[in-house]
Amino acid sequence: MSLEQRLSGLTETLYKKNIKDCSDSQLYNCVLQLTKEEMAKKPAISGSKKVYYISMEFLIGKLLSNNLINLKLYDEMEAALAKYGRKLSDIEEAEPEPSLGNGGLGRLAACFLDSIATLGLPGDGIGLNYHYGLFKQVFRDRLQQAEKNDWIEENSWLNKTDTTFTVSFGSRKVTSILYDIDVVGYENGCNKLHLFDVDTVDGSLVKEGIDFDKEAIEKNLTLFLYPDDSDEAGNLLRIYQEYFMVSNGAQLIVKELKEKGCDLHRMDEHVAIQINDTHPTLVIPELIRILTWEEGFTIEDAVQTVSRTCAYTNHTILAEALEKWPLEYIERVVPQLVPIIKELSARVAKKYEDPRVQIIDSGKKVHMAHIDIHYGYSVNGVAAIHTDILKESELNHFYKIYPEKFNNKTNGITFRRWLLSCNRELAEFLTETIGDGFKKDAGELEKLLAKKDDMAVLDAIDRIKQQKKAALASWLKEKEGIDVDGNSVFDIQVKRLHEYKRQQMNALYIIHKYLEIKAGKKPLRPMTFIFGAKAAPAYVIAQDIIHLILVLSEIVNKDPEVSPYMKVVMVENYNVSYAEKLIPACDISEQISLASKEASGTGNMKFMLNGAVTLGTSDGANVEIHELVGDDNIYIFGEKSDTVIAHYAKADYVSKDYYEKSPLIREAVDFIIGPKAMAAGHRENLERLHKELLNKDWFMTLLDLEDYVKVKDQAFADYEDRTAWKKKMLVNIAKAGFFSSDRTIAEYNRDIWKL
Ligand code: 26Q
Repeated sequence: MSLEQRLSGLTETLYKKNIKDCSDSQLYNCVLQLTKEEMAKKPAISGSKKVYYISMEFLIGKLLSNNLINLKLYDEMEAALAKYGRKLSDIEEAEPEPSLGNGGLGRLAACFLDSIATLGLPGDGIGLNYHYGLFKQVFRDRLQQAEKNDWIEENSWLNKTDTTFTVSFGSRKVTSILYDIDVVGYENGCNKLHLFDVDTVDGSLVKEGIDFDKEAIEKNLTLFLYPDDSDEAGNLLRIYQEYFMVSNGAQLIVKELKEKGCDLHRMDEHVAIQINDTHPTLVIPELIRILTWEEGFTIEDAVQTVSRTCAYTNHTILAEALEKWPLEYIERVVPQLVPIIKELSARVAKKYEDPRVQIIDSGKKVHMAHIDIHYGYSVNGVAAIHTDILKESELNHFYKIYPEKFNNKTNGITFRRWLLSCNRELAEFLTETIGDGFKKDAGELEKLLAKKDDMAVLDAIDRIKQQKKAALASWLKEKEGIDVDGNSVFDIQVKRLHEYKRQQMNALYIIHKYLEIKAGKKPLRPMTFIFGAKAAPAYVIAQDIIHLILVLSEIVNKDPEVSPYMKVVMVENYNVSYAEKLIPACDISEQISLASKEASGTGNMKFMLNGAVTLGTSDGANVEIHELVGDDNIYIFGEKSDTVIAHYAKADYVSKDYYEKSPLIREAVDFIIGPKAMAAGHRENLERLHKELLNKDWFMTLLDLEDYVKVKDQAFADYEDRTAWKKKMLVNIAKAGFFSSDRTIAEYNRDIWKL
């Protein structure tokens, strides 16, 4: 039976309707069911060794289009629907986006699952099924408000299994239940994303916004994904969640090993466990506990076996983001792990005197990363510069002990979602121009370089960009109520809100442009500045930066003298689905973190692949992008990481000096507390932000502001040489192949997992 016949049978059985008469959400349910049936026919990927990617976050995005693409059924489904006047893209709008991650780390885990399955490697994800996930962002009165995100519907990609485990929190026992999501590779078989949950979760605990009773573990364990570490009860609940995940994960791994008849002493020959940042670190003591208490291992054997199995990925060098839990918290949540953690700590203390490498420090805090480094067999950073900084400064004392454990795995993105799915027009054009080999071997995108002087190719790439900009403009009109000019330059900064990512620097540029226009200096072409960012609810300055951007949007867009030349848009509730609409429409990709602070970034890669030109600092993967495309095809500004690191070491950065020396900086910064901003915004938020920039500016915004203005102005000017700019677009697309997560995963497998 054809897909069309099956779909039409389904709509009749379920809704007694013809395809053309169904609502989008009814049709979505039918297409979902059909797609799940097709996935169930795919063989499970198998082999003698399997990787478990264990992560508190999997930011998987909507799955319908991606799964159809990987099954090679997208075109057939689209055509079947078209016969009834229906569009797959409309139906996809009815799919809720799973809310299972904060940002980069969670999205990376999702890209990795896609690539693991695409490469035909046996590998499952292990995580949690948060019912309300990461909060939904709404703007009220130009401030971010957090609301629960009730994303799970009756029919979904989640499959309830009959696997359950008992997880003990001391004497308190909780029964888990496992949900699986199938992960289908591109033209390949299936792996699984295992999401653990409790049946007793009670959504009615949530009262105002996202506040809830944090003591009732059975009812709230999998309610929310933690955006921050704000209060004590929140911290304790985070440890409950982390232990719940790893205890279930460890039990699942041991169960699967036993089912395969493996000798647990040789577990490392059958299993690799990749620990995604420190959040799943407790899997190490938990596995040691299971092997000693339940499987009769000696402590020595258990420690050695687990150490040969676990590998750790570091995603940050921000000291404040490295997990350090008071031993007393762990004692309260999982007392059974405390003797094991103490034993692991004692073994380290016996061997090394250096206080910087201890597991339990003098203040009785447990350094999670230190457990991973001592008791894992691999430590990797996520971009070349990041791994170098880990080796040379941040983790240097560990690097000296274990040089052989350290390695780099530059991040990547799945081209199925970030090209084939979100930019079908570009993917089709590339297929016509260089063949479809790039779909399986991203390196083949370089074939495009041969067309660098072919005007027809350059014009076609630009035409697709214009088309995507027009589509975004109408989406923004509908969703945000803002008119943007499709002919303007689209400058986009979308990522989590953090001071180190420096959205505030972009805002200061906008103020500077606004003042220039008011003074009569008009830009050559209108500019559209687009932001998207959620801020952790307890992160006060981040809330203030959002407020400033929303205030600027109000001032700029409503000023008749200025709005013909520029617009400012801050999109509400930026998420994966929004990214898929924004990224293909971007001209200038803002990657402006303070050098040394952004471990890698992955948005930078998505923009490049879609023909945007990067405006960025020498940070994270920007450095590798720069090396690949060359000076002519990227805009790099700002101080380098060694200078920045030296400023921190000497504590000699004084933001006020920059403010006092530069009229440009002074005017922009003081606008924040000037009459226009005060009239549009709140005194408290604006004054606090102004004070922060002048007296602290921990992430050195003012250090780079003048260079940023200069280089950004140059980028806007260069955009006017249309042919030259189209060439930059082409080179960026052609050189993006290195950032395929298929390459990243092939390297993880070659160097770490050895499946
Ligand atoms: C920790 C403790 C308590 C509560 C929450 C957390 C927590 C949650 C999420 C700490 C960190 C995160 C997320 C980190 C993250 O997304 N890091 C990003 O990882 C990307 C993938 O490697 C990199 O590209 C980015 O540079 C990095 O910032």
